[in-house]
Amino acid sequence: MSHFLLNRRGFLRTSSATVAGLWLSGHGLRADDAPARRSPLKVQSESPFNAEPHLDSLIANRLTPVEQFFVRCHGPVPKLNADAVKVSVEGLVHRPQALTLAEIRAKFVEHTVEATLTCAGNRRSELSQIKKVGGVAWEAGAISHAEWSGAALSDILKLAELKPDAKHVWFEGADPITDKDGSVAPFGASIPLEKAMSLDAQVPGGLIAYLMNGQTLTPEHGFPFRGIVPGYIGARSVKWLNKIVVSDRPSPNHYVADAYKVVQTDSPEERAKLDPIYEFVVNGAIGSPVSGATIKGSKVTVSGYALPTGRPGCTIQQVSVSSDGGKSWTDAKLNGPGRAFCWQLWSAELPVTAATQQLTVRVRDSLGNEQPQKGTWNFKGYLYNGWHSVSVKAGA
Ligand SMILES: Nc1nc2c(c(=O)[nH]1)N[C@H]1C(S)=C(S)[C@@H](COP(=O)(O)O)O[C@H]1N2
Ligand SMILES: [Mo]
Repeated sequence: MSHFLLNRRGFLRTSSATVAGLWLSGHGLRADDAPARRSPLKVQSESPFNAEPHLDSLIANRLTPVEQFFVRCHGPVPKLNADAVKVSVEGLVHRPQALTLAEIRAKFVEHTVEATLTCAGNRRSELSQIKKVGGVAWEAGAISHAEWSGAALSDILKLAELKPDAKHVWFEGADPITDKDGSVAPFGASIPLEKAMSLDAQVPGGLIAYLMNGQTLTPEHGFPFRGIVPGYIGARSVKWLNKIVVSDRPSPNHYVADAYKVVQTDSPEERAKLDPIYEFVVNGAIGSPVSGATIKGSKVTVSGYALPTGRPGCTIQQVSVSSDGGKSWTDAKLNGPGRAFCWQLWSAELPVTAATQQLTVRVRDSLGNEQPQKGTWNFKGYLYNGWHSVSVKAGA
């Protein structure tokens, strides 16, 4: 994986001095005239590959450039042949299907929509400060935003003709994931049929996407096609999609039935009783200045992202920023359009004094949902959305 990324992206990997040295000599460079570029992603783990962008670069663009888009994998990245791969449509349908990329592109209207993907574990490292949790220690960068093009899941399901007792739509990926007990199973997700068939403000509830920001999907992001479920946690947007099953119940796949639930303990009984997480929650973070920055002068421009609850019609209503630990708040300017299922970037100018130690943001959406001062702890570290702060030093 590391050679692959290094060669294709041409960026230095901070994690491997040997590989970096090879790359440098291959490009006629020595270490001391290495280009002063940083890798666009901070690697959380190489295998499986998990990486998040630097927050200050992340919030520089409404549409996240593909090489900067966070990557969340539970297993190896499958290398698929776009001509050979088919997605099957089975279960409670009258006309099962097996569709290639070419057939998907030829048979269905292409929809192009913006949607934010966020991992349910985004900001887990902050939640761990309340009490330690396991899982990838994401900072606030397990979120990115793109424009996705593909076929509406509803059009595919209509072609397959749903049976009357259809209630849920399952997805399965082509990536073999090895569990702790050594068993191998695909990554899977499940969404209610109502979501799958919806079309809110021209945004399909589900998309079989083959383009990301107008480009062919990269292997890490699901080549040749993936599910995209606007408004739902990233785990419902299955990459390397190869099976769609229509059912009368949610998928029994581990990532629906066990993982991705807000639980207080490791008890299977507790998990079994709870619904899977579907929608993402209101959230927001400061991207610039970065934590630890020194601020010169009596003002600072603060900018970041704000995410509304992932429900139809819900947008960002207010972003408030403080430079005095939450005693006084300034409204940030919201940049770009406010759309459901989409983040909104914002910026604000704040006063800085010798006493300024922290910059803090809190976000409210149009449903009145607000980031709490402290998020609630849960055993798996999901959906953390407490106020986001960065520590700064007030310089002269
Ligand atoms: N097949 C498959 N799909 C998957 C995953 C995976 O491991 N395998 N990870 C999920 C999770 S948890 C997230 S947050 C998103 C991340 O999408 P990205 O890597 O394109 O950012 O993909 C989802 N789809
Ligand atoms: Mo995720």
